[in-house]
Amino acid sequence: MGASVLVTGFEAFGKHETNISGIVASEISGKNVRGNVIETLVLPVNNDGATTVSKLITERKFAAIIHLGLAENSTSPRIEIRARDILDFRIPDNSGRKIINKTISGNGDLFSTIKPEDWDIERMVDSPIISNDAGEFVCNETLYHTLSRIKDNTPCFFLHLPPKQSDAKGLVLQCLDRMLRPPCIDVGAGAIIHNGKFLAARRAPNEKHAGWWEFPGGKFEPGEDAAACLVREIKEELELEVTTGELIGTWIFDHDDVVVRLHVLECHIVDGEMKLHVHDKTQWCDGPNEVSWLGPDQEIAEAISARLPLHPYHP
Ligand code: PCA
Repeated sequence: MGASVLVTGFEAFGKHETNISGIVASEISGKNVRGNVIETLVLPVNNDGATTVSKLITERKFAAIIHLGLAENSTSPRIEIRARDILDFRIPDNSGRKIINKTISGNGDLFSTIKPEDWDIERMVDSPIISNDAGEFVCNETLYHTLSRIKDNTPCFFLHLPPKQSDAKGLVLQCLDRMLRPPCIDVGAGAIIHNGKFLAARRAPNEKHAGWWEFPGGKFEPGEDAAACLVREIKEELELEVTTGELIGTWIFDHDDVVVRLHVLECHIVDGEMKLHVHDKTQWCDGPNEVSWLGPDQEIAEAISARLPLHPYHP
């Protein structure tokens, strides 16, 4: 049996009759994410609720923990990555407690154990934003207590949901997926531009993903940045000497066994005769639809094509 992941929501509080966070948590109970079963808890909006999980995790281990709560005044879902060491309640919680301007521990703010830079945030369901401020009420208190007990880097953060959004469940499941997948590997991909065209290269028959077209490049070696990686990789793969130019963009892509963050840089040939080592064919393209691209490279080819000096591509 796989491990469990924990998703908590809250009961209604203040003037609210319902709380989307508790509803969403209950609705995804029992679902499976990357082999882990979702267990859910709906917490009371008081000190018991804020400390339930911090107590539970001294006895049980979870593969990931998401706390959900309602962000009354927000229009976007908020990925809270910091729990502030302060409570300042504008309204009493559900036990009548009203804490005014007090620290929680006096030991300072705590930071979430997730790596949102490894997530494709711009492409996620309902456009979540990263937030450094979980408020000063029970949600912040809960995140603070849980993070203060996590000693083993169990991925954990607080997802504040707006009162209305189109697919809260979808977003929570997507966040769990991102928390449970392997860390990103940084890969450089070169957009070699020459005479107004850019180079596509086809992976040779004995290579992984044989027959698909891609941009030359590869994994960063220790100490390398995208530019250094591409100068080396393009020399190794094509025997071309290049200089690198502007960053066209970064794309994160999940290949199932590995998650890559592609750093796409413009490159210009300064010397060399092209000779192929991991590819069996190349093509100079003036648009994005000339070859069958591997994975996200179609999208990247569109971004490069739009920048071509001679015939920019407009879909
Ligand atoms: N939202 C409150 C507490 C419970 C909830 O759902 C908050 O933002 O602190």
